[in-house]
Amino acid sequence: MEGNFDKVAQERAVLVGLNADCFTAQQTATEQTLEELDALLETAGGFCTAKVLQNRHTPDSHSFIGEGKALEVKMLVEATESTMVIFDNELSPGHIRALEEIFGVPVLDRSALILDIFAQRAKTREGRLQVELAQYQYLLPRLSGMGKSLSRQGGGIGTRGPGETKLESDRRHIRERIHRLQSELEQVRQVRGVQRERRIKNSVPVVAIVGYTNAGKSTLLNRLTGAGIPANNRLFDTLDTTSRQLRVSDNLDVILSDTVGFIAKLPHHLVNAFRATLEELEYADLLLHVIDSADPDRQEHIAVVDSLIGKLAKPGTPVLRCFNKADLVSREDIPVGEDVVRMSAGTGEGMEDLLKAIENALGHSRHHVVVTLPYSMGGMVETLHTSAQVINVDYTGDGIVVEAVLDPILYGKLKEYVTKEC
Ligand SMILES: Nc1nc2c(ncn2[C@@H]2O[C@H](COP(=O)(O)OP(=O)(O)OP(=O)(O)O)[C@@H](O)[C@H]2O)c(=O)[nH]1
Ligand SMILES: [Mg+2]
Repeated sequence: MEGNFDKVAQERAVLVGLNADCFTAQQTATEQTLEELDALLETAGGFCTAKVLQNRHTPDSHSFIGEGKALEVKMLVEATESTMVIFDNELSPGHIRALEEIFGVPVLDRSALILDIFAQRAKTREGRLQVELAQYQYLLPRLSGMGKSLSRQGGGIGTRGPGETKLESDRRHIRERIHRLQSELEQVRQVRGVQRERRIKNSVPVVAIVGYTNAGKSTLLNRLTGAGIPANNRLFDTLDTTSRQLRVSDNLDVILSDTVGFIAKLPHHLVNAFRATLEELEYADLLLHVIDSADPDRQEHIAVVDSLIGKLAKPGTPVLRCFNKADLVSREDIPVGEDVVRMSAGTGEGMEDLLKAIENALGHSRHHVVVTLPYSMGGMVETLHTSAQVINVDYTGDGIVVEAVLDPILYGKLKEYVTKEC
């Protein structure tokens, strides 16, 4: 399954989208989503030979885009010597079969292409398990109607992952495999859970970087922490979470995490499979929503990310909107507001403002105080050292005077001993 890049690089695909009145925004195709499909194809290593956008009231029950249009696409495939057709819409197994018969080449849909990219790019064991799980979940309902694309062997877009022999075995076998993958993932999650608990115990706030794919999330993590992770101008460059410690100010350290990018029409199996990676969001104290200011579809993409944040983050988590790539747009193209930061991770502009905004946002829930504890509470000093950020400890005639930054829980416990709010 490895080493398919050469073959992928040779794939020549016609991209087809159907814009139907009865579709929701999630299902429909537009010029913009076809452009994005083209970028996804490029990430997968393929080459787009032609794009076709069809407007219809409803999809055709047999050929999806209508017989006439389907024949047109067939001619395009032949004229451009294309090796596959990729649809921007999600297709039923029946449609895939019918279309493959008409075109004479394999047909993939957007979800399958995204899964393929994930299969190519997932590096860690966890990432690989998640992708494999998503692939099986995608395949299971499609087993009966599988066409050429799934029975081909030898690699290429859409063929990485479960191979033919596995696919031909019965559903029960695949269900068992899904169960096995789920329990393996559960184990990986437990390890992550332990790491997270340790962080919470250390009382280091977690700041998660989220945003549309290619917005500049990894560039930001690199800029702030020197993490040195790859940041390339292609979709889904990052698939694994990387976390680094960041000193925001003299009395605030945070854990900063890069996450997988979001995209419109993300197959829901992938969201589910990536829940462990995206669990970072659930435990984050603050989200940095990185936005590509120069993106022509900025508003739509902000909405996609907002909606996923709504599903994945705990309610009420503060969000800073980071309008990145400010070097590419003029000042008036970026809104002004309390939770808005204008910045460029590429040039470094606006990083000071961002750090201040992070401190402010977290400061609301953290308390820099001096507490004076009676000597009978000596054990608490130990707790503070492990669970808070201790700045100074003084053993005085009045008691143990500790200057520290407390999280809301410790602050609540020690409120009566606070002698100074700093
Ligand atoms: N001009 C400019 N380019 C930037 C800036 N920040 C990031 N980029 C470029 O945008 C592209 C994407 O950056 P990444 O950091 O990989 O984006 P990402 O959000 O991590 O992308 P995925 O991991 O693919 O979701 C790269 O080519 C970066 O060099 C910026 O402030 N200005
Ligand atoms: Mg990235």
